[in-house]
Amino acid sequence: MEIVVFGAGSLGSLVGGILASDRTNDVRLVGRQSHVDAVRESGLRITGELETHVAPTATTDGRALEADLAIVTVKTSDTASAAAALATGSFDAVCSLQNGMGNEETLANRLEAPVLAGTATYGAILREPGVVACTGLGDVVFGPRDGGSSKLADRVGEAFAVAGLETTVVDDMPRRLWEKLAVNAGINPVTALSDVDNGAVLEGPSNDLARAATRETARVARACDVSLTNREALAAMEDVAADTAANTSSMRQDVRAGKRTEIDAINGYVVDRAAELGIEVPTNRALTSLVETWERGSDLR
Ligand code: KPL
Repeated sequence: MEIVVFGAGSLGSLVGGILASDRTNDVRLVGRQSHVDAVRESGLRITGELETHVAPTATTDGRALEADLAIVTVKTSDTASAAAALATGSFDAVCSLQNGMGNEETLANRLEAPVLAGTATYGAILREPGVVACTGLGDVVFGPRDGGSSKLADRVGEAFAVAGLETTVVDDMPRRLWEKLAVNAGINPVTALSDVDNGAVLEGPSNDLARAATRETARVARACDVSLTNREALAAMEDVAADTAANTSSMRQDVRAGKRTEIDAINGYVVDRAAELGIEVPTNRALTSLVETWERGSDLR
């Protein structure tokens, strides 16, 4: 399969690298200059829980590309510009593997190709240009963005699974996106604000905070007619925290790197939906304010 990974940072490079390890796939990474230069010169090395050394093609220019599949792994704030660039190319399918909500709509509004929604819980860190560490085994879940099944999703799922990614194709993607939102709402801001690994949210006050944010998110999901019990959301959050215990969450990576985070699309999204529905979400509100305050103080918003 010809595959473009648009947004080859940590997770995009991990997924792209594993897909490239199956020689039947032809993978092109779209990423930043230093990473692209390193991949062109010495290939892409994956270390840690998954290991491989592959030589995908790499470019900084995401315009006018053609492929069977485009996998979008950019930050939510960059989804609109990714959609604009992808619209200049041609793809049979586009799959979002991003955090937060609303990415699929942004892509579908700009692109003719069918858009699949997906989530990924692998832990990944870009150690240096050309080297990504898999710091936690997780899985990839995707399917048609409005739910139901499609031959296209099955075909893409097969390519992921054959390459060695733990993959499930599902027919209830809207619910899965809320479940992943509940996971990220619990883990990401707590680990970023306390500068701890994901596993730390399984204990002490961090656990109370993460559970409260996750529970509130599940409540908002239910008010949006999504069937997600507190118990299911909490189990998902704690399973991911345990599976990626030694991992640095993407939000903590952003804070450490002095970059703007995805707080608006994660806890901020929960706060906005809750406000529309007249639901109180004090923990999500507090976590959002704290991360926003840090971003403001760092001139990032
Ligand atoms: O999605 C993640 C993230 O860091 O954004 C998890 C699953 C929490 C893995 O770290």
